[in-house]
Amino acid sequence: MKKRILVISMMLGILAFVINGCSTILGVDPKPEVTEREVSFNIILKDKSGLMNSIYGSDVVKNATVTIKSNLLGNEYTYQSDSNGIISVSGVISDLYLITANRIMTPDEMVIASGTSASNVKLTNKSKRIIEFNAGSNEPIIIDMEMIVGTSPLIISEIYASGPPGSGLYYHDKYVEIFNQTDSVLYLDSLVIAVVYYSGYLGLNYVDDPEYIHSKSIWIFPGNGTDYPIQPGQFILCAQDAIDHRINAPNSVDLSQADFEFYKDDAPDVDNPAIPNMIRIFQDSGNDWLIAGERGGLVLAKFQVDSLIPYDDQFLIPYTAVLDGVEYLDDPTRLDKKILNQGIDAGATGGIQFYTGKSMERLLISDNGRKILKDENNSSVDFKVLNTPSPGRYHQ
Ligand SMILES: [Ca+2]
Ligand SMILES: [Ca+2]
Ligand SMILES: [Ca+2]
Repeated sequence: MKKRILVISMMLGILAFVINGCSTILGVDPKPEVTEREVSFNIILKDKSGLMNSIYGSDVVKNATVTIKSNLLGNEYTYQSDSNGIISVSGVISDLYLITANRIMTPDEMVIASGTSASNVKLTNKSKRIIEFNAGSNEPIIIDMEMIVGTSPLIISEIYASGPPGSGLYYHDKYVEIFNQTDSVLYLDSLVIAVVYYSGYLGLNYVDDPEYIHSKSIWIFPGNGTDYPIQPGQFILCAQDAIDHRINAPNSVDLSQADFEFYKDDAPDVDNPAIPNMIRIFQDSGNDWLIAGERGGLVLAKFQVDSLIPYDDQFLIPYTAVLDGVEYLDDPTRLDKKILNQGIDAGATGGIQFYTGKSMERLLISDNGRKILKDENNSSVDFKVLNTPSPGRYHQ
Protein backbone atom coordinates (compact mmCIF):
# COMPACT_ATOMS: atom_id res chain seq x y z
CA MET A 1 0.00 0.00 0.00
CA LYS A 2 2.73 2.37 0.97
CA LYS A 3 4.50 1.52 -2.24
CA ARG A 4 1.38 2.35 -4.26
CA ILE A 5 1.00 5.75 -2.54
CA LEU A 6 4.62 6.47 -3.32
CA VAL A 7 4.10 5.53 -6.97
CA ILE A 8 0.93 7.65 -7.20
CA SER A 9 2.60 10.65 -5.60
CA MET A 10 5.55 10.27 -7.96
CA MET A 11 3.14 10.13 -10.90
CA LEU A 12 1.36 13.26 -9.62
CA GLY A 13 4.75 14.89 -9.36
CA ILE A 14 5.56 14.02 -12.94
CA LEU A 15 2.09 15.16 -14.02
CA ALA A 16 2.56 18.49 -12.24
CA PHE A 17 5.94 18.85 -13.91
CA VAL A 18 4.46 18.08 -17.32
CA ILE A 19 1.56 20.51 -16.85
CA ASN A 20 3.95 23.17 -15.63
CA GLY A 21 6.24 22.59 -18.55
CA CYS A 22 3.38 22.66 -21.02
CA SER A 23 1.87 25.82 -19.59
CA THR A 24 5.23 27.53 -20.02
CA ILE A 25 5.49 26.29 -23.59
CA LEU A 26 1.94 27.36 -24.35
CA GLY A 27 2.62 30.72 -22.78
CA VAL A 28 -0.23 30.67 -20.29
CA ASP A 29 1.97 31.70 -17.37
CA PRO A 30 0.90 34.99 -15.82
CA LYS A 31 2.36 37.88 -17.78
CA PRO A 32 5.81 38.80 -16.45
CA GLU A 33 6.07 42.09 -14.59
CA VAL A 34 7.48 44.19 -17.37
CA THR A 35 8.05 47.51 -15.60
CA GLU A 36 11.20 46.35 -13.83
CA ARG A 37 12.63 45.13 -17.12
CA GLU A 38 12.33 48.49 -18.83
CA VAL A 39 15.66 49.76 -20.03
CA SER A 40 17.15 52.94 -21.42
CA PHE A 41 19.88 53.14 -24.02
CA ASN A 42 21.81 55.48 -26.20
CA ILE A 43 22.55 54.37 -29.72
CA ILE A 44 25.31 56.13 -31.62
CA LEU A 45 25.22 55.96 -35.40
CA LYS A 46 28.57 56.03 -37.16
CA ASP A 47 29.21 56.08 -40.90
CA LYS A 48 31.90 53.68 -42.11
CA SER A 49 31.80 54.88 -45.72
CA GLY A 50 33.57 58.20 -45.10
CA LEU A 51 30.64 60.04 -46.68
CA MET A 52 29.53 61.97 -43.58
CA ASN A 53 33.13 62.78 -42.72
CA SER A 54 33.71 64.26 -46.15
CA ILE A 55 30.66 66.50 -45.77
CA TYR A 56 30.60 67.36 -42.06
CA GLY A 57 34.09 66.48 -40.79
CA SER A 58 32.70 63.79 -38.46
CA ASP A 59 31.53 60.24 -38.97
CA VAL A 60 28.43 60.53 -36.78
CA VAL A 61 25.15 60.23 -38.72
CA LYS A 62 22.72 63.01 -37.85
CA ASN A 63 19.07 63.13 -38.96
CA ALA A 64 18.89 59.39 -39.51
CA THR A 65 15.64 57.49 -38.99
CA VAL A 66 15.91 54.48 -36.73
CA THR A 67 13.13 51.97 -36.19
CA ILE A 68 13.38 49.33 -33.50
CA LYS A 69 10.96 46.45 -33.22
CA SER A 70 10.68 44.14 -30.22
CA ASN A 71 11.05 40.48 -31.06
CA LEU A 72 8.89 39.37 -28.13
CA LEU A 73 5.94 41.77 -28.31
CA GLY A 74 6.30 43.25 -31.78
CA ASN A 75 6.24 46.84 -30.37
CA GLU A 76 7.76 49.26 -32.82
CA TYR A 77 9.38 52.62 -32.09
CA THR A 78 10.81 55.21 -34.47
CA TYR A 79 13.48 57.79 -33.61
CA GLN A 80 15.46 60.54 -35.29
CA SER A 81 19.16 60.91 -34.50
CA ASP A 82 20.33 64.28 -33.12
CA SER A 83 23.22 66.43 -34.34
CA ASN A 84 25.67 64.11 -32.55
CA GLY A 85 24.23 61.02 -34.26
CA ILE A 86 22.68 59.86 -30.98
CA ILE A 87 19.30 58.28 -30.32
CA SER A 88 18.04 58.02 -26.76
CA VAL A 89 15.80 55.04 -26.25
CA SER A 90 14.00 54.82 -22.93
CA GLY A 91 11.23 52.81 -21.34
CA VAL A 92 11.50 49.82 -23.66
CA ILE A 93 11.42 46.25 -22.47
CA SER A 94 14.65 44.26 -22.46
CA ASP A 95 14.47 41.96 -25.46
CA LEU A 96 16.00 41.29 -28.84
CA TYR A 97 15.25 44.15 -31.21
CA LEU A 98 15.24 44.32 -34.97
CA ILE A 99 16.92 47.61 -35.93
CA THR A 100 16.60 49.49 -39.20
CA ALA A 101 18.67 52.66 -39.54
CA ASN A 102 18.43 54.76 -42.69
CA ARG A 103 19.82 58.11 -43.74
CA ILE A 104 18.87 59.30 -47.22
CA MET A 105 21.54 61.63 -48.63
CA THR A 106 20.25 64.83 -50.22
CA PRO A 107 21.47 65.83 -53.70
CA ASP A 108 23.10 68.94 -52.09
CA GLU A 109 25.09 66.75 -49.71
CA MET A 110 26.19 64.55 -52.61
CA VAL A 111 27.44 67.61 -54.50
CA ILE A 112 29.74 68.37 -51.55
CA ALA A 113 30.79 64.73 -51.18
CA SER A 114 31.29 63.75 -54.81
CA GLY A 115 30.74 66.78 -57.01
CA THR A 116 27.60 65.31 -58.56
CA SER A 117 24.05 65.49 -57.27
CA ALA A 118 23.59 61.72 -57.19
CA SER A 119 20.19 60.70 -55.89
CA ASN A 120 19.16 57.40 -54.42
CA VAL A 121 22.18 57.20 -52.10
CA LYS A 122 21.62 56.21 -48.52
CA LEU A 123 23.41 55.04 -45.43
CA THR A 124 22.07 51.95 -43.76
CA ASN A 125 22.97 49.42 -41.09
CA LYS A 126 23.77 46.55 -43.39
CA SER A 127 25.30 44.16 -40.88
CA LYS A 128 24.01 44.88 -37.36
CA ARG A 129 20.31 44.31 -37.65
CA ILE A 130 19.42 42.57 -34.42
CA ILE A 131 20.47 43.92 -31.03
CA GLU A 132 19.75 42.84 -27.49
CA PHE A 133 18.73 45.53 -25.03
CA ASN A 134 19.09 44.28 -21.50
CA ALA A 135 19.27 45.92 -18.12
CA GLY A 136 22.74 44.60 -17.43
CA SER A 137 24.81 46.98 -19.52
CA ASN A 138 24.83 50.77 -19.77
CA GLU A 139 27.37 51.32 -22.52
CA PRO A 140 26.00 53.13 -25.55
CA ILE A 141 25.40 50.85 -28.51
CA ILE A 142 27.35 51.84 -31.59
CA ILE A 143 25.79 50.99 -34.93
CA ASP A 144 27.98 51.19 -37.99
CA MET A 145 26.29 52.42 -41.11
CA GLU A 146 27.42 51.78 -44.64
CA MET A 147 26.60 53.57 -47.85
CA ILE A 148 24.44 51.89 -50.41
CA VAL A 149 23.45 53.35 -53.71
CA GLY A 150 19.77 52.92 -54.20
CA THR A 151 18.57 49.94 -52.32
CA SER A 152 20.06 46.52 -53.02
CA PRO A 153 21.91 46.61 -56.37
CA LEU A 154 20.39 43.30 -57.49
CA ILE A 155 16.95 42.26 -56.37
CA ILE A 156 14.54 39.39 -56.85
CA SER A 157 11.89 40.98 -59.09
CA GLU A 158 9.49 38.07 -59.53
CA ILE A 159 8.81 34.61 -58.14
CA TYR A 160 6.48 32.30 -60.01
CA ALA A 161 5.83 29.14 -58.00
CA SER A 162 2.15 28.17 -58.17
CA GLY A 163 2.02 26.07 -61.36
CA PRO A 164 -0.39 26.56 -64.29
CA PRO A 165 -4.16 25.99 -64.17
CA GLY A 166 -5.81 23.16 -66.05
CA SER A 167 -2.86 20.77 -66.35
CA GLY A 168 -3.24 18.59 -63.32
CA LEU A 169 -0.20 18.59 -61.08
CA TYR A 170 2.19 20.17 -63.61
CA TYR A 171 4.80 22.13 -61.66
CA HIS A 172 7.93 22.27 -63.84
CA ASP A 173 7.47 25.86 -65.04
CA LYS A 174 8.59 27.66 -61.87
CA TYR A 175 11.11 30.46 -62.04
CA VAL A 176 12.83 33.30 -60.22
CA GLU A 177 13.63 36.60 -61.91
CA ILE A 178 16.54 38.91 -60.95
CA PHE A 179 16.68 42.65 -61.70
CA ASN A 180 19.54 45.16 -61.85
CA GLN A 181 18.25 48.17 -59.91
CA THR A 182 21.35 50.32 -60.53
CA ASP A 183 22.68 52.43 -63.41
CA SER A 184 25.82 50.26 -63.68
CA VAL A 185 26.62 46.95 -65.35
CA LEU A 186 26.87 44.26 -62.67
CA TYR A 187 27.87 40.61 -62.84
CA LEU A 188 25.90 37.55 -61.85
CA ASP A 189 28.94 35.24 -61.79
CA SER A 190 28.95 32.98 -58.73
CA LEU A 191 26.05 34.72 -57.00
CA VAL A 192 24.00 32.36 -54.83
CA ILE A 193 20.31 31.53 -55.09
CA ALA A 194 19.22 29.64 -51.98
CA VAL A 195 15.85 28.33 -50.86
CA VAL A 196 15.13 29.10 -47.21
CA TYR A 197 14.75 25.88 -45.27
CA TYR A 198 11.98 25.09 -42.83
CA SER A 199 10.05 21.97 -42.04
CA GLY A 200 6.49 22.13 -40.81
CA TYR A 201 6.59 18.36 -40.44
CA LEU A 202 9.65 18.41 -38.18
CA GLY A 203 8.71 21.71 -36.55
CA LEU A 204 11.94 23.34 -37.74
CA ASN A 205 11.87 27.06 -38.42
CA TYR A 206 14.96 29.25 -38.21
CA VAL A 207 13.26 32.63 -38.61
CA ASP A 208 14.77 33.81 -35.31
CA ASP A 209 18.33 32.76 -36.05
CA PRO A 210 20.24 35.98 -35.30
CA GLU A 211 22.91 35.44 -37.97
CA TYR A 212 22.22 32.85 -40.65
CA ILE A 213 19.96 31.73 -43.47
CA HIS A 214 19.47 27.95 -43.27
CA SER A 215 19.24 26.20 -46.64
CA LYS A 216 19.19 22.75 -48.19
CA SER A 217 19.01 24.11 -51.75
CA ILE A 218 21.97 26.23 -52.79
CA TRP A 219 22.78 27.00 -56.43
CA ILE A 220 25.12 29.53 -58.01
CA PHE A 221 25.36 31.32 -61.33
CA PRO A 222 28.15 30.05 -63.59
CA GLY A 223 31.06 32.28 -64.57
CA ASN A 224 34.39 33.48 -63.25
CA GLY A 225 33.71 37.09 -62.38
CA THR A 226 32.79 38.95 -65.57
CA ASP A 227 31.23 36.29 -67.80
CA TYR A 228 27.57 37.07 -67.16
CA PRO A 229 26.83 40.81 -67.09
CA ILE A 230 23.43 42.16 -66.15
CA GLN A 231 22.71 45.56 -67.65
CA PRO A 232 21.05 48.45 -65.78
CA GLY A 233 17.32 47.78 -65.73
CA GLN A 234 17.70 44.25 -67.13
CA PHE A 235 15.60 41.32 -65.98
CA ILE A 236 17.29 37.90 -65.79
CA LEU A 237 15.13 34.79 -65.93
CA CYS A 238 16.24 31.65 -64.07
CA ALA A 239 13.90 28.82 -65.04
CA GLN A 240 13.38 25.48 -63.38
CA ASP A 241 13.30 24.07 -66.94
CA ALA A 242 14.11 26.33 -69.92
CA ILE A 243 11.51 24.91 -72.30
CA ASP A 244 8.23 26.04 -73.81
CA HIS A 245 5.94 24.66 -71.13
CA ARG A 246 2.85 25.40 -73.22
CA ILE A 247 3.57 22.21 -75.14
CA ASN A 248 2.80 20.15 -72.02
CA ALA A 249 0.55 22.61 -70.23
CA PRO A 250 -1.44 24.96 -72.53
CA ASN A 251 -1.96 27.63 -69.82
CA SER A 252 1.70 27.70 -68.82
CA VAL A 253 4.54 29.90 -70.06
CA ASP A 254 7.30 29.78 -72.67
CA LEU A 255 10.59 29.67 -70.76
CA SER A 256 12.67 28.43 -73.72
CA GLN A 257 14.37 31.85 -73.93
CA ALA A 258 15.35 31.90 -70.25
CA ASP A 259 18.77 33.30 -69.34
CA PHE A 260 19.61 30.40 -67.03
CA GLU A 261 18.18 27.03 -66.19
CA PHE A 262 18.37 24.86 -63.10
CA TYR A 263 19.61 21.47 -64.25
CA LYS A 264 20.05 18.65 -61.76
CA ASP A 265 22.52 16.33 -63.46
CA ASP A 266 21.89 13.33 -61.20
CA ALA A 267 18.16 13.26 -61.92
CA PRO A 268 15.85 12.77 -64.88
CA ASP A 269 15.86 16.53 -65.53
CA VAL A 270 15.58 18.49 -68.79
CA ASP A 271 18.69 20.23 -70.16
CA ASN A 272 18.15 22.76 -72.93
CA PRO A 273 21.65 22.89 -74.43
CA ALA A 274 21.19 26.49 -75.59
CA ILE A 275 20.65 27.83 -72.07
CA PRO A 276 23.47 28.00 -69.50
CA ASN A 277 22.90 25.94 -66.41
CA MET A 278 22.94 27.11 -62.82
CA ILE A 279 25.50 25.19 -60.79
CA ARG A 280 24.20 23.05 -57.99
CA ILE A 281 26.26 23.48 -54.83
CA PHE A 282 23.96 21.59 -52.52
CA GLN A 283 20.60 19.95 -52.94
CA ASP A 284 20.56 16.33 -51.99
CA SER A 285 16.94 15.47 -52.73
CA GLY A 286 14.39 15.82 -55.51
CA ASN A 287 14.62 15.55 -59.28
CA ASP A 288 14.99 19.28 -59.93
CA TRP A 289 15.41 22.69 -58.33
CA LEU A 290 12.09 23.16 -56.62
CA ILE A 291 10.37 25.93 -54.73
CA ALA A 292 7.20 25.41 -52.76
CA GLY A 293 3.95 26.43 -54.44
CA GLU A 294 2.27 28.38 -51.67
CA ARG A 295 4.79 29.15 -48.95
CA GLY A 296 8.54 29.66 -49.15
CA GLY A 297 11.49 32.00 -49.16
CA LEU A 298 14.31 32.73 -51.60
CA VAL A 299 17.53 34.66 -51.11
CA LEU A 300 20.06 36.09 -53.52
CA ALA A 301 23.48 36.27 -51.88
CA LYS A 302 27.06 37.15 -52.62
CA PHE A 303 29.07 34.53 -50.83
CA GLN A 304 32.06 32.26 -51.44
CA VAL A 305 30.42 28.85 -51.42
CA ASP A 306 33.60 27.15 -50.16
CA SER A 307 32.96 29.14 -46.97
CA LEU A 308 29.47 27.68 -46.47
CA ILE A 309 28.98 26.54 -42.91
CA PRO A 310 27.54 23.05 -42.45
CA TYR A 311 24.81 22.75 -39.83
CA ASP A 312 22.87 19.55 -39.23
CA ASP A 313 21.74 18.49 -42.74
CA GLN A 314 21.78 22.11 -43.95
CA PHE A 315 24.22 24.86 -44.86
CA LEU A 316 24.33 28.37 -43.45
CA ILE A 317 24.67 31.70 -45.27
CA PRO A 318 25.29 34.80 -43.15
CA TYR A 319 22.64 37.54 -43.34
CA THR A 320 25.44 39.97 -44.12
CA ALA A 321 25.98 38.19 -47.46
CA VAL A 322 22.34 38.49 -48.54
CA LEU A 323 21.64 40.96 -51.36
CA ASP A 324 17.91 40.34 -51.32
CA GLY A 325 15.41 37.95 -49.80
CA VAL A 326 11.71 37.44 -50.46
CA GLU A 327 9.19 35.41 -48.53
CA TYR A 328 5.74 34.30 -49.64
CA LEU A 329 3.04 32.79 -47.47
CA ASP A 330 -0.25 31.11 -48.31
CA ASP A 331 -1.77 33.70 -45.99
CA PRO A 332 0.53 36.75 -46.12
CA THR A 333 -1.18 38.35 -43.12
CA ARG A 334 0.09 35.53 -40.90
CA LEU A 335 3.54 37.00 -40.28
CA ASP A 336 3.73 34.86 -37.14
CA LYS A 337 4.36 32.00 -39.60
CA LYS A 338 7.33 33.67 -41.25
CA ILE A 339 10.38 31.58 -42.10
CA LEU A 340 12.73 34.33 -43.32
CA ASN A 341 14.21 36.68 -40.72
CA GLN A 342 12.55 40.08 -40.48
CA GLY A 343 15.88 41.81 -40.97
CA ILE A 344 15.96 40.38 -44.49
CA ASP A 345 12.26 40.62 -45.29
CA ALA A 346 10.01 42.35 -42.77
CA GLY A 347 6.84 40.97 -44.35
CA ALA A 348 5.61 38.49 -46.95
CA THR A 349 3.89 38.44 -50.31
CA GLY A 350 1.74 35.56 -51.58
CA GLY A 351 -1.79 34.49 -50.84
CA ILE A 352 -1.68 32.34 -53.98
CA GLN A 353 -3.16 28.85 -54.24
CA PHE A 354 -1.57 25.94 -56.10
CA TYR A 355 -2.15 25.66 -59.87
CA THR A 356 -3.67 29.08 -60.36
CA GLY A 357 -0.93 30.40 -62.67
CA LYS A 358 -0.52 33.43 -60.39
CA SER A 359 2.82 35.04 -59.77
CA MET A 360 4.44 37.64 -57.47
CA GLU A 361 6.22 40.68 -58.85
CA ARG A 362 7.66 43.86 -57.36
CA LEU A 363 5.84 47.14 -57.72
CA LEU A 364 7.16 49.75 -60.13
CA ILE A 365 8.24 53.06 -58.55
CA SER A 366 9.35 54.91 -61.67
CA ASP A 367 10.16 54.30 -65.31
CA ASN A 368 12.15 57.18 -66.79
CA GLY A 369 14.09 55.15 -69.30
CA ARG A 370 15.18 52.73 -66.61
CA LYS A 371 12.78 51.03 -64.25
CA ILE A 372 13.11 51.40 -60.47
CA LEU A 373 11.29 48.72 -58.51
CA LYS A 374 10.12 49.03 -54.94
CA ASP A 375 12.49 47.60 -52.36
CA GLU A 376 11.79 48.44 -48.75
CA ASN A 377 12.87 44.97 -47.62
CA ASN A 378 9.23 44.31 -46.86
CA SER A 379 7.48 42.02 -49.35
CA SER A 380 4.09 42.89 -47.84
CA VAL A 381 4.38 46.32 -49.44
CA ASP A 382 6.99 45.72 -52.18
CA PHE A 383 5.13 43.04 -54.17
CA LYS A 384 1.83 42.50 -55.93
CA VAL A 385 0.18 39.33 -57.20
CA LEU A 386 -0.09 38.92 -60.98
CA ASN A 387 -2.80 36.81 -62.61
CA THR A 388 -0.32 35.59 -65.22
CA PRO A 389 3.49 35.34 -64.97
CA SER A 390 5.76 37.85 -66.77
CA PRO A 391 8.98 35.88 -67.29
CA GLY A 392 12.06 38.01 -68.05
CA ARG A 393 10.15 41.29 -68.26
CA TYR A 394 7.91 43.60 -66.30
CA HIS A 395 4.21 42.76 -66.60
CA GLN A 396 2.13 44.93 -68.97
CA1 LIG B 1 15.46 21.69 -64.37
CA1 LIG C 1 20.86 23.99 -70.10
CA1 LIG D 1 8.56 39.68 -64.44
